[in-house]
Amino acid sequence: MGLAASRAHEPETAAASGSLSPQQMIEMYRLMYLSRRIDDREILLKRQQKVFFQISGAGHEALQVGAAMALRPGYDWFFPYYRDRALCLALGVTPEDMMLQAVGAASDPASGGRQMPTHWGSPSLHIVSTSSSTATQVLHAVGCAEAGRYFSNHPEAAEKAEGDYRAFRDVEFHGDEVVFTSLGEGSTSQGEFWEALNTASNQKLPVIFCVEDNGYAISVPVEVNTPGGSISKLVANFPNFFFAEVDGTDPEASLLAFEAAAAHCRAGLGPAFVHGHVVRPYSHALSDDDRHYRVAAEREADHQRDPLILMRARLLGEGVLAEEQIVELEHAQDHEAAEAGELALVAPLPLVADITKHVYSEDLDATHPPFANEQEHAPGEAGGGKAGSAKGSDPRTMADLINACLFDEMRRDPRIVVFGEDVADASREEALSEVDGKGGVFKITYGLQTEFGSERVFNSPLCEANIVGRAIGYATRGMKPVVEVQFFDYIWPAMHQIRNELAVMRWRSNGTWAAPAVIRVPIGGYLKGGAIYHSGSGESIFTHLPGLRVVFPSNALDANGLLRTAIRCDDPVLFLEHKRLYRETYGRAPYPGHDFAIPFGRAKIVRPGTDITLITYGAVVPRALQAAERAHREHGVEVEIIDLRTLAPYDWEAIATSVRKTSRVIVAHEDMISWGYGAELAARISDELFEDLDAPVKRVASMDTFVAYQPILEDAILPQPEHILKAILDLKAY
Ligand SMILES: Cc1ncc(C[n+]2csc(CCOP(=O)(O)OP(=O)(O)O)c2C)c(N)n1
Ligand SMILES: [Mg+2]
Repeated sequence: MGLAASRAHEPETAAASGSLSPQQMIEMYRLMYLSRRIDDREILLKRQQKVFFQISGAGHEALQVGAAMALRPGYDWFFPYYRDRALCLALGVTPEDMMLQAVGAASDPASGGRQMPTHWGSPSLHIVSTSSSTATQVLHAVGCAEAGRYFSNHPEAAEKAEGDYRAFRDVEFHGDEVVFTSLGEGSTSQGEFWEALNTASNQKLPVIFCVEDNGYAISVPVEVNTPGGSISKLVANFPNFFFAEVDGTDPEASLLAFEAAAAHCRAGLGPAFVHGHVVRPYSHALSDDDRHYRVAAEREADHQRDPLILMRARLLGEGVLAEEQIVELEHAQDHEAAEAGELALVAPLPLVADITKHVYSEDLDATHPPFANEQEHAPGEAGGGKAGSAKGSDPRTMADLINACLFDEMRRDPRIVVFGEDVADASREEALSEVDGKGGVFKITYGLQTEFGSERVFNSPLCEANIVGRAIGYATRGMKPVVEVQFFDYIWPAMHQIRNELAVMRWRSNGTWAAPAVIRVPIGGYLKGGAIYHSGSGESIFTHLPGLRVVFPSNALDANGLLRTAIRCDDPVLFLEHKRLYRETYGRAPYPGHDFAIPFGRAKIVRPGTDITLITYGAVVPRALQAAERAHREHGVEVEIIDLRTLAPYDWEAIATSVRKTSRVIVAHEDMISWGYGAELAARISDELFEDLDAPVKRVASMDTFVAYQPILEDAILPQPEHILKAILDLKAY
């Protein structure tokens, strides 16, 4: 156990006394030394092929121990990176915990054998699950700080509620908590680093950014990543920050810097930036050998600054410990590191049968959620947001009923926040006395800020990774961010956050962390003039991500009921809203009441038939209906149309039941044909329903190109009713 237990809530301050007590110096050295020996033990075991990867924290120990001693595990929040062994040790992660991860044991508390060593995670210490991606974590730290501030201002929002995700999301917060996040100097080149500084600065958030500058990003020296070589100089103009640049091989200087940083944050003055200069005596990782790219003199200079050697000399020089006492202390740590390794080597391994556990929530099954019952809606009820002035029985558009659902859910659940580009009515609130507000480029969030205030509904910077990364931070704290990416064609800057963080958070942490955020995204063409950058599709890229629910409604009622499930469930959801359907006459419906919810994974038969099964979704549903009506009228062919409504999960039972009846199948979608969503369905139908088929599975989809601007081209590129009709007739004739 590190020193966490003895100082869980009140760190001793060095700043108060001006220098370290002998006990603090000894404890710092003990932690630094133990951290190094755990690295050495892992390296030994890696050479024996008993562990499978090794990343050391060597050379960074002093800076990290200084940080940990200034902060409060289980009170403050931590988003560290893979080199933070000494930090985590000092916060209370045990050597055995570390070794359990190194061997990939079932009882590895951070990931159950799913992640590499030093990929941290501990709910009780508030260390949020970390990935290998450089710099994604800094945006999570920002969202986490925002959530902490929100709960402090609205403690009632922290109360547990039965019947939705809140039943499984405990909330803890303290008004003066600090969020710590760290990264290497090379990783400061990532846009996400700058995006995080932007929001932390703008909102005066209590985030400590720690840059551990060892001068290299694998083999790339600092000046390649950082113009001029000093990250401190580059960030110096961000408002509201406390800045410190320290010798990170000196634990006392480090502690003092972090104490001042924490005091600035706790006082509500804004974020802090601590730039620590450290060394990297063990190369980047065990797979790297820095003799290939660093000259001997430079490596030797690093060695001279090894924080362990310096601290040992200081203990001796200042008479804190005698040589024998140091040796005794070191032996005890050698023994602890070795014993941790021995214990881990005999720990049970994870079960192959458990591989898919925690891909999705084990607590709340979005395919059978307790709150979702499609039958129990109350049409005719008035209400549902800005457009709620309409009579309850009037048919409402999909745009209206999505807006209505957002109003209903925000009234019901104070943990919901909405942010994105242009989603607020007006960032300058005072303008709202004169203007009626924007509320999104499609007006789907119209009126939300006016009713719920700017703390719950606000504009983000023009930056999609910032939106999704912060949403992840919010969600890990138990909030429910319902964010908007303005157009599907601009989701790509957020792809890294979606693929490597949002979707995988629960699985990689073996169910100990989750980020059940909702991302609403307008998608699709058939609008004329949208072209490549406003009319694209690409849903199969997201259905390829385990852990993410992908929803794609085709009408107003489904959009309302599915969005409610998306918000109340405990998984991350990509909620795709077809722009052409927003205000279409097709698919309008009366407001179904404030509790109407549709489970995921239940398709709808929108037209029964006996001759051909047509599986589709989104804006192709009304086009398929047109084609099916013509097939019926002109050719006497009866097509059964299945609207999938959710793409991950999808309703295999509905597909199989229909195909067994008709023996002929078409899969139709707006996205490109090759590698598209239909390819997977066609493969599975051929595999599992081969005996039932009388003809090959047909696909109708867009051409393998992007959507063009000129309407003649767009019409030719996207699937039209006549393409679907042709496929129906071809298949019937087969
Ligand atoms: C987004 C991303 N790109 C590339 C990598 C591969 N990679 C891992 S560590 C690293 C260098 C990081 O350097 P720095 O930020 O200086 O941290 P250090 O390893 O020196 O502590 C790279 C390129 C990664 N993990 N994530
Ligand atoms: Mg580096």
